[in-house]
Amino acid sequence: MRIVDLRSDTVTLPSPAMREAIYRAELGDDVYGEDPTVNRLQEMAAERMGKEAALLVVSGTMGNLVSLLTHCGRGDEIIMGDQAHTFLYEAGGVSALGGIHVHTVPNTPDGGMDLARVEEAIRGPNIHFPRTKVICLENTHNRCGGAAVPLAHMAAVREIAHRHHLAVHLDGARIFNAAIALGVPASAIAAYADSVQFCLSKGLAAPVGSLICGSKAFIEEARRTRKMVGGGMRQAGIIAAAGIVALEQMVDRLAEDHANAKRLAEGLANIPGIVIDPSSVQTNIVMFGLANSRVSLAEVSARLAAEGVKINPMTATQFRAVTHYGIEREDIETALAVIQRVVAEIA
Ligand code: TLP
Repeated sequence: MRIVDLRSDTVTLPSPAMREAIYRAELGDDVYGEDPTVNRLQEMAAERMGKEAALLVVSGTMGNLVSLLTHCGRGDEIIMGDQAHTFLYEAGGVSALGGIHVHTVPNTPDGGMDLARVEEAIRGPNIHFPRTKVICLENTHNRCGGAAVPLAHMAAVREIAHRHHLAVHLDGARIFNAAIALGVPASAIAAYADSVQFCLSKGLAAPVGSLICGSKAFIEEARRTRKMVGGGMRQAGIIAAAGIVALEQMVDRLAEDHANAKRLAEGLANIPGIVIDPSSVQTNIVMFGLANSRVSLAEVSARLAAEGVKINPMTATQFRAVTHYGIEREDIETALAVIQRVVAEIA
């Protein structure tokens, strides 16, 4: 049975060109800065993001952690949306490892935050308060259904941040999906952030890796923080080689994932018992619910998996299906047929 795995774009396997590049990669010790393949990837990443420098880390979680540990000292505060990946899914690392205080502001459904609430959250000089240092953004926004956060919102957040002498950090795990949806280069999105991390191992299909991009001084300091958390890698060109292929060959094809997500959403809208607003789908993430609130999402998920379609619930009421490299148009049609059958059986 062919498995249609829509749990995440993190399940993507490396392309044949990546395996070849890994095999042939020229290597050195990256803690000495001597791995030519890592150096090349970092230069490419910095250029793509319009920043001075970049640093390879093992994961998106490490990208956000190292960035925020670099911006902040213990007891400092960061502001982020209450649906942010860093707040919900990174094991509280910034607090556990950095003593950083997280101040959340409700996310709006479009992945942004109410600007007045952001400004209100910034602390003034008072011995009772932690010191606010950073405002965090996420684009595309995972929990907000892969929403591409508009540039105008990012500009407004940056204006507030800089007026208060704060930095902006962008969790751009899926920044290239955002770039396609907004019709701009990724650097136009990263321009509103002082630091940005983006992932190679989601839709871009590399097996491992994320990059932190920022000023030369910031990246030099982040290199030290990365070492501190045990992320200094040696012959990391093995990883970087696939990352170079990801940036060269896998960015433009993300548009196919967006088209497949649209088709999935439109198909789901025609299935009785499914609740979805197909117009909300902007990138490769499709969120949908069940009309019958007594039916357990876990039960539906298990039944779908038994029929070869893997989709996980993301919230108490919503499934999340993610399209990616390796998912073809026929797989979407298969998934729709299976979902229709399972939902009819369980109703
Ligand atoms: N997200 C994963 C899960 O952790 C939920 C997924 O399947 O989507 N930022 C964003 C916006 C992310 O979506 C993720 C991964 C990360 C950071 C963390 O990246 P990794 O998994 O490489 O640590």
